[in-house]
Amino acid sequence: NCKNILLTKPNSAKLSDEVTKAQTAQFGGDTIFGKIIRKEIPADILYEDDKCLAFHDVSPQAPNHFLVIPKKNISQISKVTDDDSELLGHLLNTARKCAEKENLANGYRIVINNGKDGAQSVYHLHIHVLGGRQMEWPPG
Ligand code: TR5
Repeated sequence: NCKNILLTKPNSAKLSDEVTKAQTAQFGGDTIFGKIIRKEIPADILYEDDKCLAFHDVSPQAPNHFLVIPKKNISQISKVTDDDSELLGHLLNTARKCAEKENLANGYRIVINNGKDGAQSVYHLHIHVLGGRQMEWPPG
């Protein structure tokens, strides 16, 4: 309930160094994805506009595996707010359009890993799009 959410919401003092860095650093955040947004390191970019970037995952878990990320510095899906609704819709629409462009007409899977239990390793929000093979269920 709302009361519980308020009571358990972490304050900035409790956040790990990594997350704090990602939230306070320059545009794009101080993560590997921030560096990709700022073109400080290369990536195989599929699509870019003023709000988001899509690029292939460096360690693909399917024949086609790409990521869609916001340029806004958001560390993870559990940290978005209602104000981010339009941006979240834009990220999903971008994932859909990129999947079409990548000829994933047979289907694909969209994944957002969140936090430790969700196996998130990069603390800049990203949507995984995986396709080109039969996916299995349940995920590991
Ligand atoms: O585990 P989560 O959901 O956080 O996903 C992070 C994803 O980022 C993984 O699938 C990684 O393979 C991917 N990743 C990590 C790096 C990287 C990348 N994708 C593209 N380019 C990358 N560079 C240049 N460096 C990485 N460390």
